[in-house]
Amino acid sequence: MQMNNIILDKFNTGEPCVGTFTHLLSPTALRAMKQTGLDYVIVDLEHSPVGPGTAAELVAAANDAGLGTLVRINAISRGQILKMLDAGAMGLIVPQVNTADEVRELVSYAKFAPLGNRGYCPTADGGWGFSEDYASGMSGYMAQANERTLVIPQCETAGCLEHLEEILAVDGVAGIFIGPYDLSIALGIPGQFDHPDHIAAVERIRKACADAGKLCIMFCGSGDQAAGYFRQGFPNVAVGIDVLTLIAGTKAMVDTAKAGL
Ligand code: 3PY
Ligand code: MG
Repeated sequence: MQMNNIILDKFNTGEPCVGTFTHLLSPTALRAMKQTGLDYVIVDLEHSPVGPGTAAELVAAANDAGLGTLVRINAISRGQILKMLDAGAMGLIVPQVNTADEVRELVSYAKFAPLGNRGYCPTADGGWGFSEDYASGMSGYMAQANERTLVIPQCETAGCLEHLEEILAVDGVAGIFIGPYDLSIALGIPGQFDHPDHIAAVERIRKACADAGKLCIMFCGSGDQAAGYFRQGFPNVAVGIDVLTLIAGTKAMVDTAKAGL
């Protein structure tokens, strides 16, 4: 846990926040990305080959660089949740959520008592017991960690759409992350992001979060799309995946170079 959580702070002050997924397994790439104006990265345990040990190294590199750090876990597993929060991740994104009961289980692992049952050990989160959060002792750290740790289920299944308001009302849930690809599959319109049903579902989720006073993060693939989602009123957009950005940037450069031949 960092002393500041830029993702939470920007949401609370109404400033737009931009993140990206990282699949490159490269601490150097994360440090370099700090030079771009990016606010945070999402280390992805669901769709990249990264395991918990590497994820912890990536979280440390991004935290040290001054980037916000979210980890997308791949299961509501007590072990995985503790490892990522103990490594200093500022929050968790949780895919394929369907019910409020799943979310209550998630909160019980991610939040200390009295809200949940997160297990305690002095770890990188809280500077092994030496961060300012400990100024008022272990209970002070626990309260700060509960305040700052973002628990963010993904809305990308029919079940989550059906139970959205109930999920948002679970104490300890910071907001929702929209997975447009899986959401489009759940709606029976794979990849059709301009389909009226997809547009309506995305707006419904954004508005439910706004009405609940909670964060809503939209994922998309390009800067143009991200700008559109900011115009629509999203407080936070996660755009792209670093490996795809590397391909796009390098390909554009190679294409331009070869145009001179
Ligand atoms: C989706 O679009 O399904 C996602 O999970 C985005 O990361
Ligand atoms: Mg998904």
